[in-house]
Amino acid sequence: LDRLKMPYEERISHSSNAIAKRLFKIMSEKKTNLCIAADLTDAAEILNLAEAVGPHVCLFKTHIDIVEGFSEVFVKNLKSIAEKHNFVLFEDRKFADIGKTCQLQYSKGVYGVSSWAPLVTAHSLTGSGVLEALEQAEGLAERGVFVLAECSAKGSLIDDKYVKATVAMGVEKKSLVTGFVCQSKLFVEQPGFVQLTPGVQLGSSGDGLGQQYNTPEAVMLERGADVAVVGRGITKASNPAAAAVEYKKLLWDSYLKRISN
Ligand code: BMP
Repeated sequence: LDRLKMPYEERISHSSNAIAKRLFKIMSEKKTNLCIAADLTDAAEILNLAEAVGPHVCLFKTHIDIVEGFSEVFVKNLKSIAEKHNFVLFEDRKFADIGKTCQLQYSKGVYGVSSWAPLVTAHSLTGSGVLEALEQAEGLAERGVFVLAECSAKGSLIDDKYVKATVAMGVEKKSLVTGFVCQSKLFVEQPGFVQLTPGVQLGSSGDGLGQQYNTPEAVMLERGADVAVVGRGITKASNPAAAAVEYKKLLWDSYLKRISN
């Protein structure tokens, strides 16, 4: 069982997580494996971006704590755009505390993430109690977590032992875990999990603050990505919708090439 050779729709039956199943279905239907990193700080601009790139993405990734002008109306609007264009809202919160604290950060406070984001990210650093806590928290009935196994940043302190233990931890919790955030082929024999790979941009190798970029082809064909995350490559383009179409096409063509070989 090599996930890299399997079409996304065939992988639905291998997954135990509701959001991974939904994601594989959306990817097959919309023919896109592009996740936008919507790292804008203005609430209205985020909604405009969601409308513009919505038809071309499977996931819309936010950092809700950078948004100025957050409100319940903003969340309501974002949810309705997600429904209209059939993409999944994904809050990249990177939970990293003890389980109980993560549970409160997930479901309470200003952002109430668990009530609107079916997908979030978590670190494995503090152990599997975090996953247990996120699973038991109040919020949406169907939810998923991407566990961060590798980081795109230069000089990341994550080593091989941490990577292996992270994947083992996630695989143990397959009802909740949608997949892993990573930079290489870590779990090719586990077609039910999704590899999410950030650090993708054309015509740039880094941002001067540690971020390192690869091309869409390289992440899909060499690094084992299932979904690629593109932020500034799209948000800083003069025409974000056109840039999204360009990334979508390159990523999808690379996927077709991968499964046909
Ligand atoms: P950009 O394409 O503009 O560099 O944005 C990358 C996005 O992916 C950011 O939102 C960042 O938080 C996220 N990310 C990353 O860059 N590397 C990782 O290893 C994990 C991430 O979540």
